[in-house]
Amino acid sequence: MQPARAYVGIGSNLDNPIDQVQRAFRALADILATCCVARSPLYRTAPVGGPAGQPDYINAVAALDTGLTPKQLLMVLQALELAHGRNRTVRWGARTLDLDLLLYDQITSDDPWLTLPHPRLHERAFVLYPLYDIAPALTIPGRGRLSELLANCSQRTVTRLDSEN
Ligand code: A4P
Ligand code: MG
Repeated sequence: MQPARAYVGIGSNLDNPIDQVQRAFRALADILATCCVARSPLYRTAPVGGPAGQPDYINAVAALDTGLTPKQLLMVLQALELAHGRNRTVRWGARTLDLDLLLYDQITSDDPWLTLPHPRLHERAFVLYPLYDIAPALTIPGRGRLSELLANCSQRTVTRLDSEN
């Protein structure tokens, strides 16, 4: 069977976020029946939502080829968040590691436990910029071409860290 192409958003703003993101890339490459086929550059990004005064985030995106189903993959991502010290207390609060399943092929789902594409990806500069770096020709189901979403994205609060990836 052909593997599916999935994109995972990585975010951290606690406990050495650059290191957290680099470790997350390595952990994603080790997932069963999965290979990491692309890693975006890292971005320093201003926090969106959540409590005031949070530190800036480091964000990135990984492209995976996987034989896991979307639900299996999300379960593995949630286990990795926990293994990296994620503590879910405040929605959109500071976190050591957040792994979001952004896209899984062109599959759509409105299940609240696994919504595909990720419900907020189309409006977030901290996702659109790194995603565009590794998949510029992508179309987001129900939202249109990634290049157009990026052009319409009003947030300019992301800085690429070229030297650190
Ligand atoms: N869930 C549904 N669909 C998905 C999906 N496609 N991928 C469910 C991952 N999870 C999905 O997630 C809450 C619930 O969403 C889970 O039960 C899962 O089954 P969570 O990771 O426990 O909590 P969260 O991350 O605090 O909430 P949420 O709503 O996922 O937040 P987001 O959208 O992940 O945003 N600002 C900057 N600059 N950079 C960031 O990375 N991240 C957030 C979190 C806010 N502000 C940010 C950043
Ligand atoms: Mg999340």
